[in-house]
Amino acid sequence: MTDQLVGDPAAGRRTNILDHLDHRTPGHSLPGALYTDPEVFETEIDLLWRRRWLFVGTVAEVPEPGDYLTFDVAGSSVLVIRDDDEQVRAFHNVCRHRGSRLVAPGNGSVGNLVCGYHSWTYATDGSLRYAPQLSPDIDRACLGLRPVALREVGGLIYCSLAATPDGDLDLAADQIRDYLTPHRLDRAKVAAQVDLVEEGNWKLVLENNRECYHCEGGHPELTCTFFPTWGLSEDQVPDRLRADHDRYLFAEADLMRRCDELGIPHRLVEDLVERPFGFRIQREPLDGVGESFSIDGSRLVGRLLGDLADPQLGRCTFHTQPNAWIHLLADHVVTFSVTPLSPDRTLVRTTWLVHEEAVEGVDYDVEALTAVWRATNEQDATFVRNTQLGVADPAYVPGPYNEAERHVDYFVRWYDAQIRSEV
Ligand code: 3BY
Ligand code: FES
Ligand code: FE
Repeated sequence: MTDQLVGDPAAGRRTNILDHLDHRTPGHSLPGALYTDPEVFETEIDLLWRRRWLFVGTVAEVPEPGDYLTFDVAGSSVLVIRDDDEQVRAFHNVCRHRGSRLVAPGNGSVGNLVCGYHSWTYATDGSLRYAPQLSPDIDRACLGLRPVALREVGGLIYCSLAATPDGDLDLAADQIRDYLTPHRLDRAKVAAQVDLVEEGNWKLVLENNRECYHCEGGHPELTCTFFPTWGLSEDQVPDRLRADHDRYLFAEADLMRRCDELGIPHRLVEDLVERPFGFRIQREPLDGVGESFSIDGSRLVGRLLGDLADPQLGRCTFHTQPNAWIHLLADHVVTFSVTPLSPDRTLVRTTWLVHEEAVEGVDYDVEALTAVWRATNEQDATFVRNTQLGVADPAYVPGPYNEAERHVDYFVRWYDAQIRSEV
């Protein structure tokens, strides 16, 4: 396989991963070195994280001109800002004078972007507006902030650090947009955001997310509403979960009927393996009252998103390779972005979005809104930490996936294909 890559400048770097991938047993977890080796990690940064479309946030996080967020990944800091003409743009967070970071990590709002070092000043569209004592011979038009590729799909913002990003997100966008727009992220606001650093490799974080094999025992709060048979086909449902699954089928039929009446798409669209922007989107029912991620399934926000009138829309779940999962409900949206920090540390950023006119303390309570996923994230962080410790142990031998883990297998196959990809 490596012979085909001769002449490809990335070939030498990717062999350290291909040596492991070429010798692994299909349908089994990855060799330990792929979760621990610093060289493997650096190769992934080059071949995946600097080349693919990454979920960075939502338009609700930059609602007004001058509002910005930062997204730090792969040694780059991306500054996403809404310009004075309301367009959301992305730039490298690097001053064009001598390279200082322009803004500190986090969110904020500016009139102009002023570098703290020598006061070079950029408009929100990235153009250089002012540079004290800069020689008139120097062309200011060439000294605007360097842009980063950005796409907005139904209010979700994706960026790519690639010089020539792949076109796959543009192809996927038409399949995705109609699922997202009923939730009107352009009319939503951030109710809460939590950064959690998990002590494990980024692939363990994604793999953990891509199965619910661990949900039944591992997520007591989540499984009040998230059916633990997620990802199983009919014949794989174990007897002890049969009653749960029968409720799922009943709720699913009801949800499909209501979605069809409202003209809201719900059918599964899934292409998680072959394409650079691997994704899966589907609207599925929630257990209990069927409205939200609460203990009894009742809504957590009085004011529904956008113009939605029906609170029982289950969850529209959108998984994307390599770094996001998102749940869109009638009353709120919760987004998760993943960024690798080191071979054994990964940032998971969770953001809860509600209608922009929902009033905290009246329409929702932040503690209650965030309780289930804060607990679930902590539980998942423990699974990831324990797995990182185990796969780093010389005794670790990759073990077999079962059918409930087929999305983990899809993720690993996507990873294999993208490492081999020459674009
Ligand atoms: O949040 C999610 O979408 C995934 C799916 C199954 C397990 N995990 C909760
Ligand atoms: Fe930004 Fe000098 S490095 S103004
Ligand atoms: Fe989990």
